[in-house]
Amino acid sequence: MPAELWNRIKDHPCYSEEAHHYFARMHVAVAPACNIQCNYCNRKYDCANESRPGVVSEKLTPDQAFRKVVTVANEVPQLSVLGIAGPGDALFDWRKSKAAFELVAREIPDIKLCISTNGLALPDHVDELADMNVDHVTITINMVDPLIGTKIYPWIFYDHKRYTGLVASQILHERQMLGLEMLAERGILVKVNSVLIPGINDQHLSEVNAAVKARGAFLHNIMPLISDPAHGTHFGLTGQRGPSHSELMAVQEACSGGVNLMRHCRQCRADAVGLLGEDRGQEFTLDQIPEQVA
Ligand code: CLF
Ligand code: SF4
Repeated sequence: MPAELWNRIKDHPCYSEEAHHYFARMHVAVAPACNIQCNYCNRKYDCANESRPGVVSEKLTPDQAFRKVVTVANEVPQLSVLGIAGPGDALFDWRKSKAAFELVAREIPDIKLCISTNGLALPDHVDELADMNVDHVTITINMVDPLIGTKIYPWIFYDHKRYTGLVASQILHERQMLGLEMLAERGILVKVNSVLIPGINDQHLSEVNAAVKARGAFLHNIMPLISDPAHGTHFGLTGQRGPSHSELMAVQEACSGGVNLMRHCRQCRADAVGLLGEDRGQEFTLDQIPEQVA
């Protein structure tokens, strides 16, 4: 790997497998609203595209997020990355995400800013992301064939209108591909998350891998669907199961030789704090952080 690239990922616990032993990330749950519906999501909980479904995160205003990040940075020396991963879509709620990033970047200029999105609103914000030095963006791409998309996305809300059926998935697909190309053109590192849904996109994810490789993605993270009827999602209620470990391995195998795969994802919460796999979020709830930090 070229040294310049290594320097950009060496302290990002998700983009570098090695880094996850030494560096911590934290998420601030500032973005509650979402512009699409995924069949694996229940809006009461975190965005299942990037974070752990079935978990309710403490929602924060940008100012509360700022205070939380400064508090954590003072107490967790390994902290290197601030991510916004919901609980809705970080770019649909961009005003809040941007305000949180700006407040934090002014106080802690060397923290890496990381964002996760379903991609629908992405092309509208790529230039601002680049201007703000957001160097790591995750797009959840579950299909590159809109017919498959119809089994995953019942509707999207785009350009002041609600779309359903094939046209909804077509628009989402086009916006995801465009957003990915725009980020890659600007040299921003893109991770693609795909939720592996047996019987729906398991045979298709190698095609997704090839399509995102062709457009410059840096990493592909294949996440097993977590489906539990108690979460109240469409998939949970209709009996859609998640993949077994061997099914996940088989899909990863089918994607080998394509975009590098991330294999150490822990499907964290939208308010996670600490090293991957360790969650110190409960030590930094709103009632435990000072009113004034700077
Ligand atoms: Fe957070 Fe995501 Fe940034 Fe990492 S998480 S916004 S890229 S800083 Fe990481 Fe967590 Fe897996 Fe996400 S382990 S769910 S991949
Ligand atoms: Fe839910 Fe995330 Fe999908 Fe929006 S993008 S519907 S928050 S899983």
